[in-house]
Amino acid sequence: MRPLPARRRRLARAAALLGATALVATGLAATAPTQALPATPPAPAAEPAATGHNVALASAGADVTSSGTELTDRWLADKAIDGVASGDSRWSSNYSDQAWLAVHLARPTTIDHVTVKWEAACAAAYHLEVSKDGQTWQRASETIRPTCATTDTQTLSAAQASEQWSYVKMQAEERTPINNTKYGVSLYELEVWDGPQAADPPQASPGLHLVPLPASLTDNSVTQAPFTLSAESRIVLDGATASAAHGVADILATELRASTGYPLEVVSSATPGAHDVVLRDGEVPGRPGTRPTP
Ligand SMILES: [Ca+2]
Repeated sequence: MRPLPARRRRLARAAALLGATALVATGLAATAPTQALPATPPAPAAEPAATGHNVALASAGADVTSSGTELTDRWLADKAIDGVASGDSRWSSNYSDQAWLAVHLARPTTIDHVTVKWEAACAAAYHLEVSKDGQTWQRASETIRPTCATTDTQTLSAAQASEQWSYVKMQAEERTPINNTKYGVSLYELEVWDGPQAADPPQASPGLHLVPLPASLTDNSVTQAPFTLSAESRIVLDGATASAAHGVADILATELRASTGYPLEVVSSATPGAHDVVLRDGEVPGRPGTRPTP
């Protein structure tokens, strides 16, 4: 089993610690009006311009065909061009050493490089092919023996790179045995770039926007309005001095900043306001033995 990525390990730790640390959203400032969240969080900063684009993405107008799939309800060919290189977002082929997957680009394009993001069951050997009409194919690489579960980048010959192509195919030649059995050929993404790639784009992280369930919640007793985060919200350590509590606060702040765009300063020794999240070190009511170890 591969180790959890560092971010997921941190989240797992946060979830464990949150179970041991009372998280209280308070409405302590009874006379302060409760402000609703803005309709939309602040816009994220613009990404630096890349010189090339992955034109194999479905979102760029490409579509995909394949020799077949291992299953009928998941790991289908369209998962190879959805821009997500993790989890079940992968294509796994029919059980054949000659399995293939071909991308049809939205328009004829000069190709700077082709990137294959392999799953653990990569092709033991494969080559690339290109075509202008989907009927006549040209071999576009020697036989490649990639390292499974890595990103594999290939460039075309100078002559082929100077022409425009509408189709790119990963043609397997041999499968990788998994526990002495050959299943399908599996890849997360087949990318076709029309120019140099400035950097690997950040992957979408579904499920990482952690919003913990409070151990207890105190409504504003005057307005009875629901608790809302705002741009002024802070994470207040209320008497929580254990290093574990600081760790929970930092992880909570990191996750909530990502999902709200708010600064969410972590402070201690401050009087909590109506929009602050309060972390209180102690045993969760009704759950004995949940006090964190300092
Ligand atoms: Ca994918």
